[in-house]
Amino acid sequence: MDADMAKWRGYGLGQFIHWGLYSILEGKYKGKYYNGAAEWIRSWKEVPNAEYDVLNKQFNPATFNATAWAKMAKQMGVKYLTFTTKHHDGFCLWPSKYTDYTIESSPYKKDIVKEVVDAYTKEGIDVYLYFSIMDWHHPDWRYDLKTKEDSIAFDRFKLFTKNQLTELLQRYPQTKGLWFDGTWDNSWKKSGAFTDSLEQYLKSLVPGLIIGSRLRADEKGNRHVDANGVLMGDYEQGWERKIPKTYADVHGNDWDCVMTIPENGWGYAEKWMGHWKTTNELIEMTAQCVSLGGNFVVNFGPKADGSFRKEEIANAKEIGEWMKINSDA
Ligand code: JFZ
Repeated sequence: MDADMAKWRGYGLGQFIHWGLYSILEGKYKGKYYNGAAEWIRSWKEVPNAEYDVLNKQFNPATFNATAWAKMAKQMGVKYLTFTTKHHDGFCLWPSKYTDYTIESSPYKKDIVKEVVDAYTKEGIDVYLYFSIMDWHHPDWRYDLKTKEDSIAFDRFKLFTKNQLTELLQRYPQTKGLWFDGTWDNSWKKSGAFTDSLEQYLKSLVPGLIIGSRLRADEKGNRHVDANGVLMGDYEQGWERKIPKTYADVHGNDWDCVMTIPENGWGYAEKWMGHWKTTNELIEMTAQCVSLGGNFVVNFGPKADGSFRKEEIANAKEIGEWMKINSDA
């Protein structure tokens, strides 16, 4: 346990990858741009869910090459990857046996999570799995538990969640940790006892598994602390697109900061939102996070075909040149 967290503290720089069905739409629908993060486009009410939910039939990343991804990450100098196994839309990039809405139902068919885990592990890069609890596609997902029927459905959903997480850890035993998301709704807030037992259970499956604070719902914004102010999980997941300024800001916790290169938006968008960060800015942010004891995680949003935007490739290459000189990579 301590050895695993000691390694985690030494990472410094990580890579985040958001890839899924939303990558096909590229942040627009019928030629109109969605003024939000591209991976949230399904929640844009002008995209009918029935139309979004059949995008699996189009997902066929012909030029995807996990080894090329991992080599780019290695050259960039990242020490770990956090990869979207399932985002809010519910589409699974591994062939889960608990839903039909998976990569197996796409023309591509092959297990993308396995390809990514194997390729990055081979390059010596630790792999963490991003997993959204909130699941827009699953019939038993609830935002709140208002009726008895809601509670019954959500009990099924909790079992589904536990089964999927068990499946991921059993299929990919190299997994170092889990980065949770989509835990902010009342339904999850009302499931605190389940969440506690889930954390213990997952750790029993993989000794030393590192679990982010966002597994827990919390009432206090995004710090994910319990009623006594004690950090939940192994590290604080709250630093999202913002950089702490002083040690006081990080409350003595372990923490990571995840960052988009554009102003916002994690999945691929044809037109990105706001300023595209320069390599210099990303390096300054890395140094600032490392100086305050955190890890800095730069997000990449590949296109649906599995290729990276040329601007991302340039950032990765230049960061790598800096890391080679200025870190003990
Ligand atoms: C979430 C997702 O909704 C988003 O699509 C992306 O995956 C990102 C990494 O995580 O977005 C959030 C979640 C929590 C906060 C902000 C954005 N927060 O706590 O401030």
